[in-house]
Amino acid sequence: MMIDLHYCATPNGQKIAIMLEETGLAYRVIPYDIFDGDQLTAAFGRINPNHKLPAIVDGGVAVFESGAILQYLAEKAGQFLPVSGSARASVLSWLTWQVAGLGPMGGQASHFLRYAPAGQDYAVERYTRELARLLAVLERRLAESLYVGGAEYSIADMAIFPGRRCRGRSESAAGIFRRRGTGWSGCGRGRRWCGR
Ligand SMILES: N[C@@H](CCC(=O)N[C@@H](CS)C(=O)NCC(=O)O)C(=O)O
Repeated sequence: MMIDLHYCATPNGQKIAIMLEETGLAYRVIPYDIFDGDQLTAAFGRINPNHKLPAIVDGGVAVFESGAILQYLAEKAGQFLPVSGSARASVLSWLTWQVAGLGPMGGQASHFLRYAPAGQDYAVERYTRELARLLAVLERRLAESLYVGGAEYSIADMAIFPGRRCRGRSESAAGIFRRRGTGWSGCGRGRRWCGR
């Protein structure tokens, strides 16, 4: 049975595309233009009541939230998520750290730097500071562990990678740090991990 991937090409969508490619599960892409409001239809609301992408439908099962989708697919494929114990707990901890922390904070930092009207210094400072703190956490983790979730490549890496991959782009953390004048030299381990 083919999995339907309701998709737009943002980092959240890319997490799921990576996982589907890595596992080899059969899927088809249903593309959405979020700037056209494709995600706001009643039909999509029955798949994801939160009206955000990505989502999947696997037979009769609808799954939304990128972290939940990654876990569902890992359990279905029996790959990229240890089945029990501390290894599983570690992967799920770092997966949740991305979806609840790094992803949203990075998104807010990017939003206030790039799109908000001028004069939002408090918000810019709050979110860039938190993003910098989270990236320092990632650096420390990569100093002690080959992959973010542990010794093996996992859904935690897949969740973190798309947002960290293109650090030369304008919305990148590198750009944020340049503008703040604080430099980007502290993220070497993250860059090397991306290359892995
Ligand atoms: N926490 C959600 C975030 C999903 C999300 O923010 N999706 C964005 C695209 S990356 C979206 O659908 N935006 C359209 C909108 O806000 O209307 C997840 O991890 O899946």
